[in-house]
Amino acid sequence: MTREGLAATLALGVVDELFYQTIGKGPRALHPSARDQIAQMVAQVVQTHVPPQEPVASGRVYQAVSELSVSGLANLGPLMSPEQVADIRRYLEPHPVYAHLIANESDGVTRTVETATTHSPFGSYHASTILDAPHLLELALDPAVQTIVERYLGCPPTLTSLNVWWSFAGYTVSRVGNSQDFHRDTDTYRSCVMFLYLTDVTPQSGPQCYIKRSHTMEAVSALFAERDIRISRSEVGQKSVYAIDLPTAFRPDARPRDADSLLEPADLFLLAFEGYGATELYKSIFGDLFTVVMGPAGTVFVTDAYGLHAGLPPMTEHRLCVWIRFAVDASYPASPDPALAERIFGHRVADTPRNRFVLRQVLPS
Ligand SMILES: O=C(O)CCC(=O)C(=O)O
Ligand SMILES: [Fe+2]
Repeated sequence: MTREGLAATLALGVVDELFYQTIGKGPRALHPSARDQIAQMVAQVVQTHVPPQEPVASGRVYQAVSELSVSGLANLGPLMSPEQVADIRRYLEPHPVYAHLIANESDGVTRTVETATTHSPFGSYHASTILDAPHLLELALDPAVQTIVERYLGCPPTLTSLNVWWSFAGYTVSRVGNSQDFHRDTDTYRSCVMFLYLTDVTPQSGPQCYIKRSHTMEAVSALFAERDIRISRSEVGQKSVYAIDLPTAFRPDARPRDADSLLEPADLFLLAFEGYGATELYKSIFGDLFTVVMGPAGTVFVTDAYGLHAGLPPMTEHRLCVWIRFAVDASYPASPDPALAERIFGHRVADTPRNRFVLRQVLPS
């Protein structure tokens, strides 16, 4: 087995498997500090076996890593040119969509974008359509992007998921419990997500809203100290849509305490329902740290999606967006498609052990 193969095997689901078998829930079940410790262990294994990226040492890269670490969000601005955006839009034009945020989780029916708008708040493209789209894999493997992601994760990343999806205007009734409601993405040990807007995004066209400093225990603890946050746990039950009483507002592994005791930083990671349904609570704690990301088509930003975030429902225009998710760990890959891998490696992207490692989950060969 090659060194990269060994690292891939170790990082590919072995840690997850252990947790599924023992706790039954993988990374989702972890306390934030345990999650962080495991992420560091996995990153060390990967780092010793997979060739590092020749770092791009620019001020912009350092600034992005620092913003990501401190606040959980780095806006890289319009990284993609209007011509590149137009290429992607033109390529996507004839392709149908699936009436769901994630094509694999839809009813499997392909529809035109126009028809999909009447079936779901979202329409997404098929994985193979996305992999063949121009400029996206190139953006994911751009040396500056790889430097930012590698610095943040602590090791060469695994690209775990690529998506291109529409958020349709006209679904303005708040949809508690989906990606338009504030939540944490808890499916990895440590990850960061790169988003690219393919339409102009204004306050009316569904910007993503990210709550800065909600992404790590360290950040939340510092905020609690700085702002002297004092909220009694009984208030959490009242400010959470799903909770019918105090005990149901928290995960079973949150430390049980009486209603009068104060909310602690760790509690904000141990709310029931992945944190969905508690926007009022977040407002009272984070206030001005709610950050709406807008910009012209071509705008790129990176977040740690373990921090609280939501895509606000578009009011007047549909939004087309890309996500490229990077993590220290991986789940099981899609089935290999040698023809697709053949088209991409050595043609669109350099055929290097590192690129094969980074893409092994979406482009297994
Ligand atoms: O639509 C958005 O901007 C956010 C979607 C989301 O929750 C995610 O990609 O993790
Ligand atoms: Fe999310």
